Amino acid sequence: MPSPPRVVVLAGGVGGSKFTLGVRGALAARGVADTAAQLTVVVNTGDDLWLSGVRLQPDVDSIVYALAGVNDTVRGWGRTGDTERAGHELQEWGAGWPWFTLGDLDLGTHLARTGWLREGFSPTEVIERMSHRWPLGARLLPMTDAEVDTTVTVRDAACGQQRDLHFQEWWTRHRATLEPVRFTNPGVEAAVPAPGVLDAIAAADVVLLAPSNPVVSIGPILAVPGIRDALRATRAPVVGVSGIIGGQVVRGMADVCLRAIGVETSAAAVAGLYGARAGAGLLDAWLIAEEDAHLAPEVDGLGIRPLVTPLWMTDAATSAALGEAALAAAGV
Ligand code: FO1
Repeated sequence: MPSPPRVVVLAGGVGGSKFTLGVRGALAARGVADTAAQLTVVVNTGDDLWLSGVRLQPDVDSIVYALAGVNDTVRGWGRTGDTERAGHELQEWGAGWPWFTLGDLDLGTHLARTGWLREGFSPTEVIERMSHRWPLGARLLPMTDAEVDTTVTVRDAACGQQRDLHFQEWWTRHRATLEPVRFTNPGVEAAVPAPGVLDAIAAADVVLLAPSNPVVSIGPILAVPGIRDALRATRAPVVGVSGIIGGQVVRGMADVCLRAIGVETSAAAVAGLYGARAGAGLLDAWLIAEEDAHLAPEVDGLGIRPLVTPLWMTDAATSAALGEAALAAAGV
């Protein structure tokens, strides 16, 4: 058997975790026993926040929980079967955000993480520790150890003035209804990629961009100095997967984010946002849905090889089929 490919996935929360499960499933279906040795996931930490004294890493936790099989698949975040007693108690105290739910089991994760951070472990080391509890079948790395939480600048419709919100307040409380002007990650210019990120990209046989929000999930990863250059320099093909199917976002509110940066909600427009590695961009190939097959010539015209394939990840089998299609697109 040829040696299994070394795969790097850049990922955000829900789309990222489903896709990572799919890639892990595809590797397992090829007979790879130790998928963790082959699969590295670089996770967006722009969604992170401090709340009631604890550090939350929503995208990291979504991927950890999904790979461990303990995620709430209905709600899309947190632990399955969780309760909210501690969260209600926090609300009685007037602590935290009343519109942001902290599940009891989830809170255990945040307490463990915060304790380790307070003891001096880096986010990378904390995630490594978290990976010991369950056999995740993947190595998870934060994009950076720096705190570069995403800020959304919105325009207040009433007075026309601009103000800044933490991403989670904009996303969860306002459900992206406040008009975004820009998304920033304060401090990211001075951040460095987490240990292992650049080496993993350089040593990869394929790099995959998950069908995550291109603006607020993949965008912050690419904003960490050094990561974009590493993607352009790696000898591995870079293959992206569209999170837009039939001109609609699959989940989340990526259309609002795209509109804010002047990009149309279309699979071809997102390919254009990432750009062709043959030009000044990142992609060698771009997986689009059958519903968007008519956009293939447009993607091709960007200098990116389009591949039309089913993109809906409705269960383990369809996710693994997509994972396999992404690996096959890279010829590995
Ligand atoms: N999303 C919500 O819509 N409401 C919540 O109350 C909420 C709580 C929450 C707690 C921990 C966590 O890890 C994620 C949580 N999310 C919640 C999801 C999260 O806000 C976003 O969907 C992601 O950050 C976007 O990827």
